[in-house]
Amino acid sequence: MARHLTLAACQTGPIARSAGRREIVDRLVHLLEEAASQGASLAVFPELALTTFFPRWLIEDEAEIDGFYEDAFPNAATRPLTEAARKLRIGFALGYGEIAQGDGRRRRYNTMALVGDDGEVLGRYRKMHVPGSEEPEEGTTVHLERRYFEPGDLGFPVFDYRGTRVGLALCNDRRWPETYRMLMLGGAEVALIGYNTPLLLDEAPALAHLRMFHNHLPMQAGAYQNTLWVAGCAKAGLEEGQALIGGSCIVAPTGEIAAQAMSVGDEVVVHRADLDLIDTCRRVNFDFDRYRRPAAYRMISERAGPV
Ligand code: CDT
Repeated sequence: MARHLTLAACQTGPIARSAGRREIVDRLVHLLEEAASQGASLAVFPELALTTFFPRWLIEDEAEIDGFYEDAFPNAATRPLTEAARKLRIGFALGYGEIAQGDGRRRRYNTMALVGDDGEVLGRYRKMHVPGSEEPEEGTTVHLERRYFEPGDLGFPVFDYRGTRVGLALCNDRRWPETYRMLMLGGAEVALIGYNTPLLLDEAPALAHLRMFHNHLPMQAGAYQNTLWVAGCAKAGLEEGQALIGGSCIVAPTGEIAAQAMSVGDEVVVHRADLDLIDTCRRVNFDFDRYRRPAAYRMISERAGPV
């Protein structure tokens, strides 16, 4: 029997620094309802979907910083989302700032949770490739993710969602081939990715016209080279004076963009993903078990020495 999973990217427009969780969660629930009404059974929200993209500021007050994180998910403020998932029978992946305990101390991660269509959390991913710096750097766009987040410590877990293998990634992760390769090796059939990507970088004005190309290029290549469905979801638009790109999309294992957002506001993009296309693409070009040569790659990279 043919296997399908209808995917939705629930793109949001800008989120103001002053916006409260209740207002934001209401907005996300509305998007989830829209996704479900269009027949979606699994949705992805942006990275840091519960707040503005606060790493654009140097904030020194610890209590103020903590205000951008959740110490539990779901909590009282976010439970309407998991309840909506259960009511609408739709799973979702949601990016948020996570405060966690680890090795006897408090840690902060850029996290994405995967919630099942029963409203229960299936698992979490913590962003592996954390870009930017700890302090503002002269001549570069202020992007202080490395001040506010530790690199993820959970690897690239893959979860079972209604019989489909689903992996997660966040923003800068999507630019790295390792992300998709690790997900594919873990058995993923679908990768859900949330992002917040500035349109303009002070350090590279000459690349400004390529921002959208460089958004889609790695997701299309990652999907194609690893025979995955990829759903990428932006927080987009002019947020607190900074323009964030949109371009949320659903990419097929052929590398084609099957559906794409047209706006930089709240918008739901839906596509009925044919999961059998994964096998077709594997048969045509990527029979990984038969042709990949991990032992040879290891030997060659050992000869080349450490990077
Ligand atoms: N959020 C995030 O990871 N954004 C990065 C931009 C970093 S600019 C210093 C991205 O790759 O889109």
